[in-house]
Amino acid sequence: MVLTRFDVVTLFPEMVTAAASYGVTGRAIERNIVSLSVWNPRDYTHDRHRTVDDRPYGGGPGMVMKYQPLHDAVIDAKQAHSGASKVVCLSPQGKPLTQALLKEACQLSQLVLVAGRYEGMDERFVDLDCDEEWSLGDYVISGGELAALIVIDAITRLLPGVLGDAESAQQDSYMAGLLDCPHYTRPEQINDRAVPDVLMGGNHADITRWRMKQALGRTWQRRPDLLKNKNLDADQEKLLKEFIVELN
Ligand code: 9D3
Repeated sequence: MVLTRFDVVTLFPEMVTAAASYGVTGRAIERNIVSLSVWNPRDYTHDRHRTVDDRPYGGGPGMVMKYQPLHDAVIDAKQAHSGASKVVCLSPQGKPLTQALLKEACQLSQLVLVAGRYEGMDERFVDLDCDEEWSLGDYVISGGELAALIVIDAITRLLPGVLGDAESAQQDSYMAGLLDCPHYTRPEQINDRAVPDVLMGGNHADITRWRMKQALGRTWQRRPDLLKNKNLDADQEKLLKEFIVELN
């Protein structure tokens, strides 16, 4: 199975469709590789004021998203599709998003993403209606829409036929799990900074080794946590040692 549709439950549907219409996601939608539908909880209210939020039991600041409009929107989103589906709500309390989590989601055929606003959603919606809860990480944003868009973007890039052959090959390359090497383009000289000689030389074996050394060195310097969960081969160990020696 491969993911074919995203459904986003959101109070700001135009925000999601507008942002997704650009670039890689926009092209994938145009080419019918994936579809994106939006569902507004406000359309599932029944009162004169179309109320989607209410005051928190126990008191305190802010408002909480009511259960019923969220529930009814999710029911409609799921009914619009048949096939393996998951409902994921985006919240600061969720599991931190990783590439591994996104790769797993590609196995589904439908992903329903629920974006919250205000202080959050009634916890019974999270418990009864959602299969998972995902977070972008330990910082505060104003609502789940940008998080849903990040999930859509990151998953769409993984789907067959979305990226070109060269870009697709890179995803599973031997440099996966490392930070990228530095890149340069014209001009050759900027103030006192020249492009590294090896890149000007045209020896492709040397260039490949230099790029690997830079990727390893930068990962060691900036994200040592990434190296802990990765076993380097003998050649990579040698390149990293060289990088560290050359710092002195
Ligand atoms: C400052 C408000 N906080 C009070 C303790 C709670 C809070 C409620 C709602 C914080 C953020 C939000 C809205 N955030 C999201 O919907 C959200 C989010 C995030 O804020 N950080 C990381 N990932 C995500 S995914 C959805």
